[in-house]
Amino acid sequence: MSAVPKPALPAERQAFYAKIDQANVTPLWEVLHSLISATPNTPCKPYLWKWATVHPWILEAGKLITAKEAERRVLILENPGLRGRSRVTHSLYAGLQLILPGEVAPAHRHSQSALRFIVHGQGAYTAVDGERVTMSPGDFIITPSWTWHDHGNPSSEPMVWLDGLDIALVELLDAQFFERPPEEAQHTTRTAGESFASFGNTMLPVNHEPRSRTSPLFWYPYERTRAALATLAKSASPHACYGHKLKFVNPATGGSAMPTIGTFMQLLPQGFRGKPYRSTDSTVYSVVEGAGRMKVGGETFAWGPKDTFVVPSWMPYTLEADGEAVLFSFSDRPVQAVLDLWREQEG
Ligand code: GTQ
Repeated sequence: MSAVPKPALPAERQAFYAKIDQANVTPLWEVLHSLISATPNTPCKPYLWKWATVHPWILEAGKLITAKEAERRVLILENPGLRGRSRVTHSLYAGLQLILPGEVAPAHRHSQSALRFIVHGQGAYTAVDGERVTMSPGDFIITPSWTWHDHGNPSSEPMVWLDGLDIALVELLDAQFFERPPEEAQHTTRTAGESFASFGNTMLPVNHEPRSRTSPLFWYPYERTRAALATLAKSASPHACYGHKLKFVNPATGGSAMPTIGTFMQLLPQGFRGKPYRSTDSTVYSVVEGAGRMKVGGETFAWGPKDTFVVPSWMPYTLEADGEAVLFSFSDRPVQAVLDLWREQEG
């Protein structure tokens, strides 16, 4: 979009455009270079949501509506370049979900895949197809496409997690379905920890046949992730741009844990000053530990624990940490990669 006003169209062209417009036909040459731009032309803007700002609003929402009435009591994190469209990036949705002690968010299922990244509190559960998992801060949990899921909080403290869903992507493809079960809460049909025992120990059931592209391991506890990063930080040297960064994978395939959303955890060593980096997947970060800065386009975003920030496609940015820091992140990278679209650039 340029600020320079367009010269008036010669009358003959204008008349031609008006004529073909009646039949929903329009000339490519008027739009070619905004359609096919030299580099990504994303409406997504960089932004940071401070926990200190949103946490009181999340608790306030808890006084205004119950989880049952709301179905999901969530404050959506809307990208400032995409207001009113329920998107944190052009392709993904993010929101902070609250569940108070004693509450249940009723079961439903949808085509959209969801991730939960636990931000605050401990002891609530999410149930996926009848198997409950109790959530702790830093845990990454998957609700695969079209699986029944409900959430409940038998603990004595409010719990907040970051939801990441592929809503805009599924909407673009017009492939969305949603259903409620006849009964309110799904029955617990499997033993807690069953999928972790089957898939969480670098082993698989000997006769396992993947039924979907989503990881059959739907709980990636922070304890394990953190221990892996701590060991790497002692032994390996950090990448100049992103420190020690691991991706969550589907243990049955080696591919990304979710087919539509890439999920990552990285450790930035104490005093880390990352070199500039960019990639075509606009990325949402949730800060687990530590404090630092994300610098992009002449702006500095100072982050601390439980903050969420977003970096748009192809904008070079740097990450800096004061003490040691740990960041969770998610993006549409696996979709871009499988379509041969994903690009990155260091420096
Ligand atoms: O927990 O199932 O933030 O269906 C948005 C839609 C959470 C959920 C969201 C959902 C959910």
